[in-house]
Order: sequence, then structure tokens, then C-alpha cells
Amino acid sequence: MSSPPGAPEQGYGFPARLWRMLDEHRPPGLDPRSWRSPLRGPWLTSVFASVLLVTLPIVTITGLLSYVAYGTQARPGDVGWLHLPLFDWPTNPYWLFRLNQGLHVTLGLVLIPVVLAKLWSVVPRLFTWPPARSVAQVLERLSLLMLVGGILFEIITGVLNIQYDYIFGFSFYTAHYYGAWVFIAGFVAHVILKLPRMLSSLRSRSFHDMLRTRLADTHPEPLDADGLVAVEPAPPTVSRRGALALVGGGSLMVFALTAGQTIGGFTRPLAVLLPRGRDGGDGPNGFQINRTAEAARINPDATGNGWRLTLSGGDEDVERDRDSLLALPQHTAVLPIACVEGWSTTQTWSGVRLRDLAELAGVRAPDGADVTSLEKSGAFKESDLNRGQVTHGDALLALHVNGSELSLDHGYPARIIVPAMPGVLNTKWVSAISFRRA
Ligand SMILES: Nc1nc2c(c(=O)[nH]1)N[C@H]1C(S)=C(S)[C@@H](COP(=O)(O)O)O[C@H]1N2
Ligand SMILES: [Mo]
Repeated sequence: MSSPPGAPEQGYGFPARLWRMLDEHRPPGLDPRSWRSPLRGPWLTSVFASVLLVTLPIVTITGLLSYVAYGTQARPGDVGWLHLPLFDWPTNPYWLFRLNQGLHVTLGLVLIPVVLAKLWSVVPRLFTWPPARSVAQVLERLSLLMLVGGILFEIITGVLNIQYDYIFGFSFYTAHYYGAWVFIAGFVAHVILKLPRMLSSLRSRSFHDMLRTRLADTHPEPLDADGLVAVEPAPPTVSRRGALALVGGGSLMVFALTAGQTIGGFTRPLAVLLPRGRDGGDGPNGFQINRTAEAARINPDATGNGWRLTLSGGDEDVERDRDSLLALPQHTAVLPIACVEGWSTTQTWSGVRLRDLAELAGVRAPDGADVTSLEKSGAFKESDLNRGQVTHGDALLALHVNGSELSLDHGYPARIIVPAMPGVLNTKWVSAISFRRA
């Protein structure tokens, strides 16, 4: 078989002709030459890449840890064989989940400008034609699809979730988790393929010098094999340091407008980008409310004098009204509510120790507990605590906060508060606790 004239020598007839045909039939508009920024090039791309190489693993690992913290709440069946080997999420130190989730959400948000800048810097690559010339290239492009698709999906679902709470119900959780694994696969492949080029590109010019180069002295990088550098560059309108400042400034601004929700204090009112975690009103119950009693359709009558707490797990169920719970030894602990959405708030809670309630129920060494809420629908009607979360000395069924009765919106007549536990498990309007025996 002979190659058609002009086809690459090494090609067999068919692929060579195919490539030539594709080359001649480039879809209109798919022309890398239409990307003309003189800043694009391996060095700039590698600067963004090196930032993401260090920081994205932190976002990923804190995300996976958050999944572990959900424990049995995550329902193993939801994610099939991707279910992580579960270990019991600890109760010490009490700020562990707050730190984990604050990092995950804050860093995830702060990196959005860097991710967008990195995508901008490689966008001509999306317009190479034909898209791939070998099996290796097809695989590389597939890993890119997982990387880019994965991270955009995680950003979009993550931001929607923290803005609108659980608009996806628990499927947000599963979707964000699957998306994470697609991203992880793409990220690992990409790092293996590109790390050497990233390092050599970073060495191609001095970062220090680049920060001192003005607009007038800004020139394109030498043409590169990947086609990042514009073949017909336009005159520069911003220096590289200007571009880096723009991206860094964007990240700083996101930080300033979001981090207050978890750092608290005077920074809290600054978190204007977030719907929760700003002003919770005044007084002892004046801190953020994730979902009001009305939104949760709590019938106020059910929380009045007729309310009883049912304790089970022992030989017989035990019922207590609020006054008799108040007659038990009360314990006080300063603990945060740390929501998976990233906001947190630390308050002084008092109430009955869960381990005392277990004893009252006749369960001497509880292995965990199932908590039921008056709330009849949605994801919150039940939650599952592990052994440490029941036996820790600061694990409470809280009746008071900051010296006052709990407000209805914060879970009156009684709510769960446990150190280092994801906020979502701190069930409000508790109606029953079922202890598991060891
Ligand atoms: N019954 C019930 N418990 C609940 C919730 C809820 O909506 N219903 N929200 C949970 C979530 S997601 C968080 S972060 C905390 C928030 O508590 P707060 O509203 O008192 O701040 O309560 C948790 N307990
Ligand atoms: Mo939450």
C-alpha cells in the first residue's frame, strides 16, 4: 500500500489520509490563531499550575475528610464501591470539623479566580485540530476532560450548595462526591503528564524579574510545542505582573468577602457573598439559623408542655418532659456549630450529657445513637452518632444556650451539640434518642 502524496512518511495509508482530510476540514472558528494574547505561554500557565498543584490537594483531602465525618449518614450504598473506608470521626479537638470545613469551603472559593485564569491560559489548546493524532493523545485529552469537567462541576455544585443550602437534597452530596473522584483521576493523570514541563517552564524565566517587568517590556514567550504562545500576538495591554495581580487580587477579594463566616468576630459582617453566617440578630439566641422552625414545619404546639423525649435502647423505653431533664445534672460546654456549607459559630451550651441519658435509658456502654427530630420530612428527621459522639463529656442534649432557653429556631425544647461534629448532625427539635448497645 502506498501513502498518498503529501502524507507523513511513517503513516499507513488510512490514518495519514484521515489526518490530512481532518486538517483540510478544520471546522470554521476553530483556529488557535484567533487567540492572540501575548501573555499566554508555558511560563504563565505554569505559575497558575504550581499554585493549584499545592492548594487543590488540600481542598480535595478536606472534602474527602468531610465525607468521612458524615459517617454512616453518608449511606454507603449511595456511592457504591467509591465508599471510603470509614473510620469513626473523632470528637477531639473540638474545632476539627470547623477547621476542616472552613478550609474546604474558603480555599475552594478563593481558588476560583486561579482556576479560571489557568483555563484562560490554556484555552487555545481546546481548539487544536484534529483533536488527537494518537491513542496517547486521545487518553491525554480524556484526562483533560475529566480534569476540567470535574473541577467546573465541583465549583458549580459547591457554590450553588453554599448559596442555596440543600437545593439538591442529598443528591448534592453524592454528585459532589462522584465529581470529586472524576476530578481526582484527571488531576493525577495531568500532574504525571505535565509536571516535568511545568518545572522546566517555571525555570525558563525568573519570577522575580517578571514581577519587575513593565508593560512596555512585556514580550511573548518563545513559540512552544503545545501552541500556548500566540503565533500572531496582539500588542500587550497588561504586563504579566499586572495579570498576576489581577488574579491574586480576585482571590483576595473572595477571601475577604467569604472568610468572615467561619473566622467570625468583626470579619463576620464582611461575608457579603454568603447568605448565611452574617447577622443572626441580638441576644443569647442571636446567631445564625440554618433553617427556621417555620421552614422545617415544626408545629409549635408539639414543642410545648406536651413534649416528651423518648429514650430507648434499654429494656424499656423511658419518657421525660423538659422539666425532668432540667432536674438532671446540667453540663456546660463552649462548642462551635460548624456547617458543611462553611460557616461556623461558637456558643456556650448547657444541657444533659448524652452519656447520662444513655444510662437513664439503661444502656451502660453505648456504642452510638440514632437521634430523631420532630421534623417529619427532609434530610434532618434522623441522624446517627458514633460511640465517641455519645460518650464524650461535652456531648450534650442542649436545653440552654448562652444562659437562656433555646429559641424555637435553634431547636427548642432540646437539640444535640457534640464536639467536632458536622453541624448537620446537631439535630434540632429532638424527640427521641435510641442508644445502641456495645
Ligand atoms: N431538625 C433539624 N436539625 C438541624 C437542621 C435542620 O434543618 N433540622 N439543620 C442542621 C444544620 S445543617 C446545621 S448547620 C445546624 C444549624 O443549627 P442552627 O440553625 O441552630 O444554627 O443544625 C442542624 N440541625
Ligand atoms: Mo449545616
